[in-house]
Amino acid sequence: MKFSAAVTLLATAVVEAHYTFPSVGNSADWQYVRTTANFQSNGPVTNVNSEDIRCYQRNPGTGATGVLNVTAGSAVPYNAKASISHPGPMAFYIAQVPDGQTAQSWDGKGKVWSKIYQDMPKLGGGMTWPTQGARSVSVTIPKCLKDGEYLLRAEHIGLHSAGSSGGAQFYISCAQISVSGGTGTYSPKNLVSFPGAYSASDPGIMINIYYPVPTSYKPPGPAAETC
Ligand SMILES: *[C@@H]1O[C@H](CO)[C@@H](O)[C@H](O)[C@H]1NC(C)=O
Ligand SMILES: [Cu+2]
Repeated sequence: MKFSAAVTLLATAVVEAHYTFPSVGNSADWQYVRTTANFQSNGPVTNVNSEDIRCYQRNPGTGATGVLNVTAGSAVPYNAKASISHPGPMAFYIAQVPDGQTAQSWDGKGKVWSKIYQDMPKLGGGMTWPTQGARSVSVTIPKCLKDGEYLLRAEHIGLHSAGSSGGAQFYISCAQISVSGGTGTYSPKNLVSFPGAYSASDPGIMINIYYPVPTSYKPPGPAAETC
């Protein structure tokens, strides 16, 4: 009995090392966020060329049931479960749902994603990441967006074992949102596709963050766009 309890504890500890991004605001898990393939395992995507790098969906083609109403310019808390337990950068991308599709039906394929948020580490003596241990990251939905439906993609990259190709761990999900109150002037300069935006050898993806301690960091993908 004692032995099996110890094994269970160990298994739990391993699972808790990983995480998901299952909800926005105060909503239920997977109400507005598309259920990810790791909803039970919490495991990461490690192949940047796989379809999983887009929204990591458990059932591609099947959206979440809800669409969250968001006012342009407001902040949306995007929640991690249990917490962002690995060191690395956090980014958010957004893509407008095209005519003839809905936030529930659209697959998000093509060069349609723009980055709206990117954090950076503190450097000097070591790399310190602002989201390490966080249970929620707040993202401001640009005031200048056109009203309509969007997919909002959350991405945290665990860099603790990223020193060799395929070692970075991508924790991803996509929320379905409907934006109102936007001024409509948003015109992103850099639209990217997933897969397509990243290479396994990008310096922000294949990097040993411990030794030698990096003196700079270049996040993968385009720069975050502003209004
Ligand atoms: C979201 O907005 C739509 C359109 O404005 C409205 O019909 C709907 O009731 C809103 N949903 C919620 C949950 O507030
Ligand atoms: Cu992990």
